Amino acid sequence: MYKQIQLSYDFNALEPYIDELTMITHYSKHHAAYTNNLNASLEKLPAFAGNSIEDILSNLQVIEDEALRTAVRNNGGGFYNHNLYFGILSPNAKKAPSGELADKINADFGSLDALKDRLSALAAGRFGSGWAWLSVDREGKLHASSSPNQDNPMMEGNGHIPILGIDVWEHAYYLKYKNLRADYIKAFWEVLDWSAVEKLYESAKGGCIGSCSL
Ligand code: MN3
Repeated sequence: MYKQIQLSYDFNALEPYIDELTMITHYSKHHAAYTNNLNASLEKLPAFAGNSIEDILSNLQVIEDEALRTAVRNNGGGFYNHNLYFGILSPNAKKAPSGELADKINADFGSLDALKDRLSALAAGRFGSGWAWLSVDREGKLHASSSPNQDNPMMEGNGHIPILGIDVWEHAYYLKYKNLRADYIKAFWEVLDWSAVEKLYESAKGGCIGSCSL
């Protein structure tokens, strides 16, 4: 049974950047539904019992039944992506990375501002629902990308592990920002906790996914 991450802050704690009703709906309805639906799908896949979600999402092709594979892709992605998203937000966010992650960002993107511009453009430019990502590959190099629906870089099977995700489904911002996705993306950076991203970078940089990182 997969469980939603426990929030370390109140639903209203990210105000005014992300509003309370959006947080309640996003976490208690959308994320809960992805999680419940994932668990229901996995009941039909006893061979996957005990596998980490990272292992499952990196090896979706082994699910032969197409409808079940799609259900696990969509709901497993929704489960994993939102655990990441809610886990990197904080009302007491560290505003910039330091140490090794800061050095890598400067090496791979030029500067933190250049990375934020790149991810903001990917998030704003994603047509329809999806995500923008910062990922780490097996060599420790950082990559910026975007994906549709609840897909994420792990599903591409090339060993990229996401450490930062910007949810640009309308449910993530529409109650407050309506059609102004760019304003939500700007607000996202105000509550992104770089200390959480640093921790994810540390565990991901070895290139191990799921059980091999434990
Ligand atoms: Mn969402």
